[in-house]
Amino acid sequence: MSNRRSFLQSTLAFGAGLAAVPKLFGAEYSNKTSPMAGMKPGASISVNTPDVRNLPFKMDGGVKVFNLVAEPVKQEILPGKIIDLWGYNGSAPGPTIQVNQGDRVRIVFDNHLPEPSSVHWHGFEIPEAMDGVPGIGQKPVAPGGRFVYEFTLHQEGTYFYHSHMAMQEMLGMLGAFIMHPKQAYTPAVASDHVILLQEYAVLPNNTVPNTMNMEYNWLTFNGKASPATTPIMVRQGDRVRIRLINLGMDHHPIHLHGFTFWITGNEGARLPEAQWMRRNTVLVGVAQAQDIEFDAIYPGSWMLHCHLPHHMMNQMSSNVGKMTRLGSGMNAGEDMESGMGMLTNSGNATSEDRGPSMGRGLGVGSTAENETPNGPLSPANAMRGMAGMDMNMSSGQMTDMLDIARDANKIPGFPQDAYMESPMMAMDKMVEKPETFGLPEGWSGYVGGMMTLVRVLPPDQYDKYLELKKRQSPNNMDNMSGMGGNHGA
Ligand SMILES: [Cu+2]
Repeated sequence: MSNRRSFLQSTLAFGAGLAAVPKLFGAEYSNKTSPMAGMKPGASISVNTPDVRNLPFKMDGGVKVFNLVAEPVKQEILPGKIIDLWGYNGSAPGPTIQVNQGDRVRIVFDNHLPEPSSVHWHGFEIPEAMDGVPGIGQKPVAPGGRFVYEFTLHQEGTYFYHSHMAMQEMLGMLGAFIMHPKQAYTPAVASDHVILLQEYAVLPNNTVPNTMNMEYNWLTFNGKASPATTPIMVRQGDRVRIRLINLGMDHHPIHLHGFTFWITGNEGARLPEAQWMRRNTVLVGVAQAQDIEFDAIYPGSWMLHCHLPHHMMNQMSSNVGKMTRLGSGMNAGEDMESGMGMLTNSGNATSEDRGPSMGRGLGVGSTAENETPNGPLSPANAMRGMAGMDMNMSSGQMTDMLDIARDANKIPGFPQDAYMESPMMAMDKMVEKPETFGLPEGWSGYVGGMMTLVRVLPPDQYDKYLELKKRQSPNNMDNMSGMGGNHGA
């Protein structure tokens, strides 16, 4: 186990690059910006969106005024893996907006993108002129332009906002919009969380996702790929709500370990109790939301993840098998044609006779299938291919890595998961934060993609977590999204 002093040091050092410090129980919003300001005690609690901040607001008379800025952002989806996305107010997904049922809301939208955009309020029952469809309900908002949305919200539940330009959506332009009900839902929950599901296809050594692609190698919860996702921390015995929101090209079957939950709502609203469903996996379809609730009676660090196997991995894609190996992926800075040529090993993949199937396989031609051997599973090779990664070599993880059968290479099908070289992928230190305290050493090597943990801690352990949390400097607490963007909040 790493010692606590190094833990604290790395927490402080990492704080600036750390995404959201979740606003859990008792964490304070300022009165000015609290979504819950002015609400009676016993009302709904505010939601926590791990790794994503809340959008603050100011009151103007009886109107809650938000400023939402569409802009290019640098999103660190994994330590050191920074990709160029388009989002809102410095992050993709954008900040979470929380309001109360019945609120009058004004959203001043500034477009800092190099092309027209608008904001669609998904599922809102508001006038067409406010619906955010460019060319139909409103004029597209030009680069540098502003549009003011204003409406009264009579609905309650889990909603979201997004660009109504399809490819902008696929570059990350999505955010949660939670409408708290006038009367809190029963039974009351002690904590309420939001997870936004997104997916990106990013060529090796590139930073801009290919939005035409159908094969995603980076799958994120709240803009983070596991193990960088911040676990949801729960005191044992508490009732928990998790709201899942999906906007991408795939439906995601989200599975929770250890519990049978109730599906209590969807993107339409809260469901009447008679319609709740007992499940341990909920399919979150594209453009849908699903709310789940459970009583967290069993202690443990429980996986919550998409169960599509390819969505449980990072940097996972066909035809680019070498990208974690030997450094023989695409060279940095090359154009798309050269890059794809590299991947096919024999010239320009976009030339006439090798024409790639655009939109699949990261653009690599289906007519030019090319063997991509994974190479021998030797620690030395793996290390060379992963220069710069903190692999915790001192901790005995190297020995774990040699745990393959002597004749492994003779077995048809090998390697499968060994190919991911789990222990080599471990980055415990790089993702260390109060929410990861006490996890077994090397844990981070066995997770990826759309995964997080719901950590149900017995009260004494939970208090310990709160203590660690308190020791983070207030400065770090504020610097939540830490993505290098300008949040202006
Ligand atoms: Cu999935």
